[in-house]
Amino acid sequence: TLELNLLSNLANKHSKPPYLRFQYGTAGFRTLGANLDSVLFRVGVLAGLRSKKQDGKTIGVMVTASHNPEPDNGVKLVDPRGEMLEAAWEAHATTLSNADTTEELLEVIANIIQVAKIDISKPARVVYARDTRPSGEALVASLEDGLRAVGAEARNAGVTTTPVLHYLVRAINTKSTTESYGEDSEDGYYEKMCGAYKKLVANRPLPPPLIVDCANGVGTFAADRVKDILGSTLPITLVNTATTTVGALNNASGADFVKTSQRLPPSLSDTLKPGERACSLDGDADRLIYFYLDESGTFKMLDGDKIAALVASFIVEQVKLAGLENKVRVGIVQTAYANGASTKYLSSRLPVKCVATGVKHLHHAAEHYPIGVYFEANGHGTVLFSPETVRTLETHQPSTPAQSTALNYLINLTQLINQTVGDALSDMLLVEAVLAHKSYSAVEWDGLYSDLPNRLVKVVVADRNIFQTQDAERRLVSPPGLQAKIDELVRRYDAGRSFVRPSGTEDVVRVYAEAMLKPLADELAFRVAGLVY
Ligand code: NG1
Ligand code: ZN
Repeated sequence: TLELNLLSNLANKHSKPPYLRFQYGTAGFRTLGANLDSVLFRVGVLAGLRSKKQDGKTIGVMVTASHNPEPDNGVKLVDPRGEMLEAAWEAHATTLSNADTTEELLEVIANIIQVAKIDISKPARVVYARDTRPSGEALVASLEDGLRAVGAEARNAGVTTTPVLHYLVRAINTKSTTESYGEDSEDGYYEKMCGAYKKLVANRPLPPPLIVDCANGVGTFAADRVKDILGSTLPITLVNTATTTVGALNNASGADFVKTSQRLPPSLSDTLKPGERACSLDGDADRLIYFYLDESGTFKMLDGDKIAALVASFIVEQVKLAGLENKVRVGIVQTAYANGASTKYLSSRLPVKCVATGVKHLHHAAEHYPIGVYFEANGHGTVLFSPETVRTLETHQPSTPAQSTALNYLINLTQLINQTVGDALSDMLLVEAVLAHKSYSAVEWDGLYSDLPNRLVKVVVADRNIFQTQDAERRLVSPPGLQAKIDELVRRYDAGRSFVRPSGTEDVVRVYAEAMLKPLADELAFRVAGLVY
């Protein structure tokens, strides 16, 4: 039962600033860290309720604003299998965060308990973590008050990456079951992933060193652990590791910087040699972008789409070699931001589905395939093996040594890949394992297909809610008439494609455009932006 006195006393310590409105969006709550105290307290309460609703299973809470600027912060909840919070509860989160007074808050809580049919006498268990943001420590203290207010048993996972937190949630909830996901500790996470990597690359020649841009964030610690564990199996050089320098996080570094500005982190401009491969993590290490300089020193990016292409073709190959092509199908999930050239390349080989932006949409669509590969162009993605596929891999009797080898590769991949969420470190090892197998350099990998030049711009509008989309966000249905004007413009560009959608994480409308030549992609993007404005 709830101790209402304790709850309201603690709530009074974390009152909501008047005039602020919060929204649990695709990335949870996200705004200036300084404005989030009341939100964190309430998220603690909600996480406790969510756990009770799930019969005391452990719920995760991650405090991070990912690739956003350092003064921002955010928070999101993780459901028992390590996946994103169920959509119906996003609305509860939003309502809870906007209650203006403690009295109102208590009413909202009572209402959620009733509507969601929560048995309040059940236990509540929550595990939480934060990234390296300076505002994180105080926000975690507010979260802890919220957990205390509902009597939740709390486990602090400290300062760690988003994917580690997701891993922990799944590992805790499957502990001592037949579905055990691994030991429920950070050590367990690294051992599982790195152990599988070692098996995958056994007997392969040592790769040339890999440069890892850690965005000056929490990924630094994770990459450092991987470097230590793998030693000479994968020589790694870490850059942008200034985790305690104020203002450094995501600044001129990291996966979002590289993807958005389509250039090298300036800190690498003197050191990266042509042909050397490097990659960037984002501020909470759930996104990954590779890049290199070609012979003429031109920057080349290997984004989420290229990772999907590399990984999916390897998996398809191994499924065939294992003699499982009739039993285990591989499918791809993308969003409208996938480069048109990647969609063309992939759809000539595999089923490809396009879904709305947001990891939960990609993840759910990927669950419908026996093996589902999903990546956002921005480098967030993973591979899901259905429970049935896992059983098939475990029980299949290979009839030749070659089949047996391929089968083992696939089994090791299920261990290497973080199947709860996109994971920069796990994805990095996945890419490295495939490159090692194919004896590919970055250049050869890049040669799978050539990206169409593209441009993404943001437009600040009075009300982004008037922009409504259909067809996996590829077409506008409102404001009326705007889509026809966009179509009319796009027709004039060779290989032209453009779409407009409201951001789920920022108060802007995004415009994406592709065309045969970069200046034309830029021009198309700005002309469409002109229509939106
Ligand atoms: P919005 O702001 O809705 O475009 C951005 C990314 C998404 C996803 C979310 C969550 C782009 C164009 N959009 O969403 O892919 O990563 O943030 O972090 O990259
Ligand atoms: Zn992130």
